[in-house]
Amino acid sequence: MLTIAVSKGRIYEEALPFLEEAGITPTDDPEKSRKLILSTTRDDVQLVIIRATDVPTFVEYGAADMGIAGKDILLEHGAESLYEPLDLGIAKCRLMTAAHKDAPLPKGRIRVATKYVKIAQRYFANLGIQAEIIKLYGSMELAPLVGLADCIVDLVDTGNTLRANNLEPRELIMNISSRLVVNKAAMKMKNQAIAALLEQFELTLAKR
Ligand code: PRT
Ligand code: MG
Repeated sequence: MLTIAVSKGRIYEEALPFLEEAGITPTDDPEKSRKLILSTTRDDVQLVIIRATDVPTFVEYGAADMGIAGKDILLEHGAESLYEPLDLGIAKCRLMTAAHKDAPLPKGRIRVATKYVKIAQRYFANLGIQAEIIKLYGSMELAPLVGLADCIVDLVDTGNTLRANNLEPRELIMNISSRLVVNKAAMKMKNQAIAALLEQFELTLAKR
């Protein structure tokens, strides 16, 4: 049995064509079902539906053989213990700094609100900027509006969320897409099945 970890929402939706072209159609819709383990039309493949931030953990410990996760999540988690054989080019966005419109950042130490603590720490350290990182779990956009932080580090797609809150994108930290990750032991033990699936995903990717 091959177990694939995916999160609900945009990653699931955009990963579905890859899975379907490999003959993997889940027998339930994760948006409607409360099931956390979904069987599929291939009796050797099941999906586990988990939070996006938990995907690297499940794959690292071998609770899932492979998974699909955003590069943002992989960088923040630290994914040295995983193979990352394929960029699926889905769920694309940009990891950026953002701040209140027309408000220059203070000269000295700045306060940064984000859920990407490690990435933000590394980013500002590389620039030689002293930054106090404030960990949040959501609604980062609120932080500069209420004086909690001078800027945020968050994902931006259309920019609508920033605009709606009188914030503007500032610096691009990196372009983000979702990657296929594979447990290292599974890559050896289940090599045939995983290699075949990888090849199929690559074919789907090449057609785009
Ligand atoms: O939402 P939930 O709390 O359940 O979990 P999650 O946010 O971890 O998962 P999900 O499904 O929202 O995101 C999963 C992955 O999708 C992320 O790790 C990214 O790799 C990728 N992705 C792509 C995005 C976006 N685009 C995106 N726009 N993730 C989040 N957003 C959010 C962003 O944080 C901001 O709040 O959408 C808002 C900005 O969108 P625009 O279009 O207004 O700019
Ligand atoms: Mg989200």
